[in-house]
Formats: sequence, structure tokens, C-alpha cells
Amino acid sequence: MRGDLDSILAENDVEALLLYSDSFRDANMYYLTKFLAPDPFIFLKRTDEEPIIVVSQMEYPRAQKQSIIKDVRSYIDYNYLQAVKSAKEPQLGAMKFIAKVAEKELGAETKICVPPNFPVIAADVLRVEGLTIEPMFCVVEKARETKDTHEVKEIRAVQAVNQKVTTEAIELIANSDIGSNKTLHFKGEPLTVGRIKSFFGHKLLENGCLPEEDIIVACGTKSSDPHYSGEAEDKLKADQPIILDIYPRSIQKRYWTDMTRTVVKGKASNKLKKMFDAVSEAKNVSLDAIQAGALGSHIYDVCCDVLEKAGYETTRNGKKVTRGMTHGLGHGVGLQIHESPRMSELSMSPLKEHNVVTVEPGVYDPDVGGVRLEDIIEVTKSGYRNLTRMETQLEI
Ligand SMILES: [Mn+2]
Repeated sequence: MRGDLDSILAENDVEALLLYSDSFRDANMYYLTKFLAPDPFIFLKRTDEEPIIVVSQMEYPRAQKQSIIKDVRSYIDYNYLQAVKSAKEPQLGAMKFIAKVAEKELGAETKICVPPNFPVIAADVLRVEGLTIEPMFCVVEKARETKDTHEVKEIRAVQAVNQKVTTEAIELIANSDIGSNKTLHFKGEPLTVGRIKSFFGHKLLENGCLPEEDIIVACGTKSSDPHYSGEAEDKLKADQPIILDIYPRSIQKRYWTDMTRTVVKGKASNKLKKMFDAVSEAKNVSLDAIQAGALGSHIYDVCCDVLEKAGYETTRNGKKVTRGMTHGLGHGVGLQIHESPRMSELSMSPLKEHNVVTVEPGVYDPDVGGVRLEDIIEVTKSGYRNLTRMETQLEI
């Protein structure tokens, strides 16, 4: 949580934190400031002191109103024009300006932590100007791993929209007609992936959300590639698996959610039913193993045990497989769609209370297609709270 930042900085043996980024793309900047701006601005904070943001004069009044930062300053306060004009080129001047502000507020001797996406050219300029810059992984990201009640509420809200719209999309598929070649038709037109995606786009937007990074609508054998997102002209067909992996983002609140359902319009083959049952069981058993303190790698192991016992291969221990479960079990969700903590073989740190993570086992077979089921949950002291309230039903 935001309040953990000082102790995380202290653990990392640094005395200050410096960010220079825009807050539409940089989740860390939005998290720390709650100020949404399309152009980069400066955030700085000494350990155990209140943060400061420095924004352009145009953004200054809005930042004062909208940001959670109490100490908002303007570029003018640090003579921005002079800094830029005196440099060889304006972009270099902007970098020198960051150095000037950091030196004034933090001092040259201070060990200043910057995140991995801090511009390398800015780090070079700051070092030339005598500042001590230490790029580090997982500082703000670590604070973001545990969600406060407000954040969980926002994720729940996006997820509620997701469930509503996904339910409507599944109804649309269920109510379609089966035409020649088993192609699905709706109101006389072939039901294409493009049509389904357009349906999601409209409905999500009506509810203040966006499919910002596309969504996955994959049918038939193509769904055996877990990240095949579906081409607009792909046709949905009866008796084939259709994977709907839907990850919208709230436009204003900035939080994401993530849910996957696999459905068949018509009859599923026995092979596919068996895959579905194994994935369902893997999801349930994995969920039961989740609690604060459990290792992500352990939950992944539990999932692989179920699937391997049911006769499917997994990529556990670095095994190269062409069918079975070929990805990790889950990931954190918040201001980014994929964030910490993860649940895979590499996740050696324990889950914490108020982590929000997905649980998404899947089994893939290039001859049949794929089955993936994904819920989003909040980790609690003794278990989990499922933020997903939607059934999993194969045949529709
Ligand atoms: Mn996911």
C-alpha cells in the first residue's frame, strides 16, 4: 500500500525517490499522485517526508485540485525557461531542469532511487550534474502489490461491468444460428470475432471501460495458442471451443480486471469436456490453496499436480511441451494488467493479504483448441475473496 513506501525505500538503503514520467502510461506515477497527465512531470520524495510534484504551469491549477499531493509546485518556481534556453537543445534542457530541481530539493549527496523506466538519458544527465542515481526494480511496484479497500472497490466495479458484458456476449453466441459448415450466424450475418469484439467495445465503453489492450476471442484450434487474440475475420463455429479472455480497464479510475471463460455453442467433444473438467478442478484446487503466506510457486505446483494427474503435460521444471498447460497460473492486477505478484515456478515470495491476483489454469491441444478459466481474487489471511461472480459453463 502507499503507506509502505517509506519502509520499502529504507529497506533498499536509499534516501529519496525520483520519478519523471506521464501518469497515463506510468502506473507508478498515477499511483503516487492520483494526477492524470499526458506529459511527463517530476515527483520527488525524501524518505519519511511529504512528496512534492513539479508540473508545468498549464497543469499547475488542475494538479492542485486533483492530485493527492499537498505540495504542488510549478516549473516556473524553478525557472524552467532559463534552464531550457541555456541548453544546446530543448530536450537536453528539460533533463538539466530535472537535475536542477532534484539537486535543490534532495541534494547531490542523497542516494536517489529511480524506477526501471526512468529515462536513461535523464539518469546520464543527472549523474553528470553530480547527483547519485540508483535505478531499482520493485520499489513503487512493491507498494502497489497490496491493495487498500478503495482499490479493491475499483477493481470490483470494473469486474462487475466485465461480468455483465461477458454474460451478454455469451447470450449472443448462445442465441446464434448454426449455418453451413457449422458457422454461427446472427441476424443473417456470420458471427465473426470482429463482431464480438465490436460488441464488447461498445458495451464496455457505455459502462466507462475500455478494451485498452484488445481482448481475446479465439475459436477452434486457434485457441490452442494462449495469446492468440483473434483476427476480425475469424468465424465462430458450433461445437468448437471459444475462449473469451476479457481484460477491460476503467477509463477514469484506471484499474483493470481480468476474466476468462471458455464456451461451446452446441456439443463439445469428449476430449474437450475432459480438458474442461481438468481445468475446472485445477482452478478450484488452486483457489483452495491460496492464503496469505503461501508461495506463488506452491500454488502453481498444486495446479500442475491436478493437471498432470489428469494426463496433461505442463511446462513445470522447464519442460518443453507442445500441448498441456504452457503458461504460469496467474498474475497481479491493478493499475497494470500484469503486475506483481505472479504465481509461477519462479514466484518465491509469499502471497500477502490484499494481493489481487488472477487464477487462470489452461490446457491447450493444437488438434482440439484450448480451455482456460480465469477468476480474479483478493488474498485474505486465511484464504481468498473471489471478486469474480460468474459461472463457468462449457456448453451454451
Ligand atoms: Mn490474465
